[in-house]
Amino acid sequence: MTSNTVLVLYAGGTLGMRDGPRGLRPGGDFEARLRQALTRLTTSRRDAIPPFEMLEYTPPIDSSSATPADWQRLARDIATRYADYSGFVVLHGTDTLAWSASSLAFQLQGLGKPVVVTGAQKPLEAPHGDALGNVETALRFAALTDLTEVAIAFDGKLMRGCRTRKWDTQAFDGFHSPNWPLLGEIIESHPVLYTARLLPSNGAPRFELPDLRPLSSIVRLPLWPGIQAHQVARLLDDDTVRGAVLECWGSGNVPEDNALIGALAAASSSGKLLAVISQCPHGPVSLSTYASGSALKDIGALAGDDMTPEATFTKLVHLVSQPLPDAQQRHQFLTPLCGERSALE
Ligand code: ASN
Repeated sequence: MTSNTVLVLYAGGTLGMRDGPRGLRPGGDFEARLRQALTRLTTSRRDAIPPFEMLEYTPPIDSSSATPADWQRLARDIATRYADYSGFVVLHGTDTLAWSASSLAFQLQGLGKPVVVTGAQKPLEAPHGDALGNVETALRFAALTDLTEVAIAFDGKLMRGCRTRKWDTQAFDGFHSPNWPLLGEIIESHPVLYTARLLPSNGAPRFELPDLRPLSSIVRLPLWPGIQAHQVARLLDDDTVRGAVLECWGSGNVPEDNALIGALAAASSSGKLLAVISQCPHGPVSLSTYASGSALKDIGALAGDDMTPEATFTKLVHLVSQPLPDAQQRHQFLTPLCGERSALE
C-alpha cells in the first residue's frame, strides 16, 4: 500500500539559511520553520498541498560544498523509502542543484513517482522571498502521479532535472532548460503538466546506485583560444582520471593543432571517455559538420549531443562508477537513459 504522503528531504541551501556574522549560513530546524511559514498561505493554497513528512540532513550544507557523495546519499535515501511515499521533494541549494538533479535522474531510472528538486534565491524568512512559493510548487507537482521523473521546480516552472541549468545568480527565474521545453507550469494557482513532454512511466524502477564517492574520476576541460597540448596532457595524464567533459566550440569543434589532438588521442586510447559538448548553451554538437570536429570523432571521442555540462559530467561519473565493459560504457553514454539527450549520433 502506498500512502498519499510526500517525503521532503532537506539538504540545505539558501532557502534554509540564516544570517551570521560573515553572511548567510545553512540553518537547521527546517521542518518547524516550514510548517510555520505555510500558515502564511491562504487556506485554499494550504489545503491544496499534499501531506508531507520531512527528513532533515544534519548539518545542512551550502550546495557549493556538495560532492558526488551527496548525490549518492540523496538517491539512496529516496530508494530505501521509495515504497512508503507517493512522491519526493528535495530541498537543495541552487548553486549545484542542477548537478544533483542530473545525478538523481541517472541513479533513479525508471521512476514511477515524482522526484521534484527545488531551492530558492532567498531564505524562507526573507520578506517577499521565493522560498515558500518554490516549496509549495514542488509539493504540488510531487502530488501528481503522471510525473514519473526527476524534475526541478523553480519560479512556477517545472523542468526536466537532467536538462536544467542555473541561469541567474539572483533573479527568482533562476533556472532554464535550454534544450528541452518546460514539463509544466503553475497556471492560475494550479500545477499543469505538459504530458507529451514527460518521460513515460514504463515498468518497474531500474535504480542504479553505484558508489559515486571516488573523487576526481571525471574532469571538465573547457577550451579557450590558445589552449596548449601540454596543458591538456597535464590534466588528462592522471591514472585517477577516467574521463573528461570536453567543452568545445560551436557544434563540437577544436583547434586544428596536431599536438592538442594528440594529447586528446592519448587519453582516449588509454581508455578514458571523452565526451564532447558545446560551450553554446543551446543546440547539439555534430562532429561530422566540420573537419575540426571530425578529428574528435576519429580519436574516439563521444558526441554529447545537446546535453548540459551538468548532465554530461554526472552521466560520466555514473557510468565509470559501475563495473561496465568499455564498449558498454560508450554505448550507454550515447543512449538517452532518462531524457537527458535527444538523439544518437
Ligand atoms: N550558495 C547557495 C547554495 O547553493 C545558493 C542558493 O541556494 N541560492 O546552497
